[in-house]
Amino acid sequence: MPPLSYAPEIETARRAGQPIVALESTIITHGMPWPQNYEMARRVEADIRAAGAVPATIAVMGGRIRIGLTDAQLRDLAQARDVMKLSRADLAVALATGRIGATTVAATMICAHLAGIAVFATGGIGGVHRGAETSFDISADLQELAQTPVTVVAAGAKAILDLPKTLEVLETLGVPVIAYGQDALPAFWSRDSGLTAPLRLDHAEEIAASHQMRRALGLPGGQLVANPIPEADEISAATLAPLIAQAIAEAEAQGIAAKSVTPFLLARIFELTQGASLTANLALVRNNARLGAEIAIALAREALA
Ligand code: PSU
Ligand code: MN
Repeated sequence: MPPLSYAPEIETARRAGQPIVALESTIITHGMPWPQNYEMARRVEADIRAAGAVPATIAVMGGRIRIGLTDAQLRDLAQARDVMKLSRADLAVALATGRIGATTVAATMICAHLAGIAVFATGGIGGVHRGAETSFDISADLQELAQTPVTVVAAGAKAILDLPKTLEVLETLGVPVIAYGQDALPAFWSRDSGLTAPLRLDHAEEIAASHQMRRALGLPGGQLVANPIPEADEISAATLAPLIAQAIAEAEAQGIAAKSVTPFLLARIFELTQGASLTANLALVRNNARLGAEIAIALAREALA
């Protein structure tokens, strides 16, 4: 039996067949500074409740996969030092040794699926890093989307990544990349990456139906829903491009590698934009949480039909 522990709110929701939306924790521990990380997590959970679904923030604590965190657990996690960043490769070691760990998109998908949760909302997914042709740095998030049947709502992928290569790998892996409500693939802080998304859907019900259809077809893996940041909150690609280039150059100069690359770049861009990247990040995560709730509600309705 996998070591799953459900928060009381989630236990009740499961019994009642209520729609549940999973949330990751690496964004809390490795993506934002204290206390904004804690405030973001609480705000996003509240958004999901207001939309009529139940939020389940996922993390590893005390040798258990926590599906839903109490307020005290969330506070501890958001302030803890030496939190492991857990992807597929790390999950079992963290559990076996009782370490505290935050789940990435990949690990959150694994845990959500074990808990029977089909929808997961986050900010951005990992992808193919620029220079991957020499570094081989491709996030395990992409492989996970290919094998674990969870619909992931994100604001696209950050321009710190190589977006055309990320799309190519997702296509090879058979992962549907669905832009929500527009043709363009969104690029996290901006609505338009300049690339056309392979697929487009305009309604949460269609996304839910497509999730179910993959199951009916016996296709493994999930879906990536790319939800553009609200217009009022977007930061233009032109503003960000030089700052991203600077952050990447610094990472290279300092020999930042492997798991540290993404957190390093996120922290530098936060500093270089004087915090503006964080404000936009909060807005897009909330936007994704609301869409995630709509999809989860549509799925729960179908399950009853
Ligand atoms: N991209 C973001 N924000 C994030 C992450 C990625 O815009 O917080 C986090 C997610 O948890 C994602 C992980 O799953 O980083 C990817 O890390 P890596 O590139 O090491 O696989
Ligand atoms: Mn990596």
